Amino acid sequence: MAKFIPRQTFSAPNSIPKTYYLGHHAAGEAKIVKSLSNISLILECRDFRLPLSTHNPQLERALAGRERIVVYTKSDLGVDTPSAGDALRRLYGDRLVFWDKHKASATKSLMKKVKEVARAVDSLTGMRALIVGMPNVGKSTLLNTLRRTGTPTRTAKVAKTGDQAGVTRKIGTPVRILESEDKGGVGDGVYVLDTPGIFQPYVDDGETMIKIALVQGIKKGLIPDEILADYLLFRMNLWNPEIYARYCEPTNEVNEFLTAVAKKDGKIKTGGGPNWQEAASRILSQWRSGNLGKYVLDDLTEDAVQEYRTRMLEPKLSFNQAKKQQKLARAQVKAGA
Ligand SMILES: Nc1nc2c(ncn2[C@@H]2O[C@H](COP(=O)(O)OP(=O)(O)O)[C@@H](O)[C@H]2O)c(=O)[nH]1
Ligand SMILES: [Mg+2]
Repeated sequence: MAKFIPRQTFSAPNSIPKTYYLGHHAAGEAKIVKSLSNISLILECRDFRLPLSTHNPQLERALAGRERIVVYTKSDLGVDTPSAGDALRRLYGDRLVFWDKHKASATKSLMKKVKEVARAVDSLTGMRALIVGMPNVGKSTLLNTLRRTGTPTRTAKVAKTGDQAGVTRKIGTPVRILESEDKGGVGDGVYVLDTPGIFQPYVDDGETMIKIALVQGIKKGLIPDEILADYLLFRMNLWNPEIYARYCEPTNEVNEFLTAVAKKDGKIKTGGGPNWQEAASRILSQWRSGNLGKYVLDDLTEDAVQEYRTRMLEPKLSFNQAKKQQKLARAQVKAGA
């Protein structure tokens, strides 16, 4: 058999919207900025599978000037690239935590950093921290976990969580995650507030939107599952097509792949043909739970990180240009949503 040659590039269809910045994101951001007066620390969450693409530079700029800890969430789903950690540590130094909700040690290490800030702030009324980030990165889960860890007598979940964008709609009330300590010097304890996810105003390219959709950062269906499955096939082929060996031989054809999945997992239409839509959805949920490889999807080579750094520090678009782009893209979302 001829040697399998994976696709080297993926051309994202032009129809893919370049934004998901909605009215409630803009309003949410304004409210977050308003609530900042007594906030000393920002816990900025990003999905470890997309360490660069789930960063919202506009939100970061709006919150600048406070202590910040970058929390890379869901690190259990992106464990296979040891160099990713190093690249990110070079960007953020020790104000960074790789976190996952199952790993108590990660929560403890974050708690330690939070305490350090609390001691430095030494507020009598308690130090307040705000959890922020893009939709669905795990902000509410982080709040619940911090509370359970820091105040073990209170185990009830205080913030609602869910595997899609838009579960948290409002800034929460302060939740105590650390009791006041007589000797620790954290005043009246530490409080954390949950916030709704804020999407970045404008995404550079269709591929980034596809990646964000893969980690469920935008509404389901905005980009068809078949396109997401095709992109995943493209990435799996570059990593190692063995990942999906239980379904079929290596292939670049998404229809061939989805037909094999449909046959194997019983996603068959009434007439007997393969149900590609359901097969695609099955593949996505397998990947999302880590059963089709655990990878970081953003390019973290030195060049890519350098490029990202310049782009973040010197945004290409002027404010007005960005606004125009947003308007255009929003019209696109409306037309497609
Ligand atoms: N595997 C994994 N899933 C997580 C982790 N943190 C959160 N999740 C899941 O991600 C989804 C979104 O979480 P949620 O806290 O509602 O995100 P939010 O929109 O940022 O508040 C939920 O289904 C969580 O169970 C994690 O560390 N690992
Ligand atoms: Mg939430």
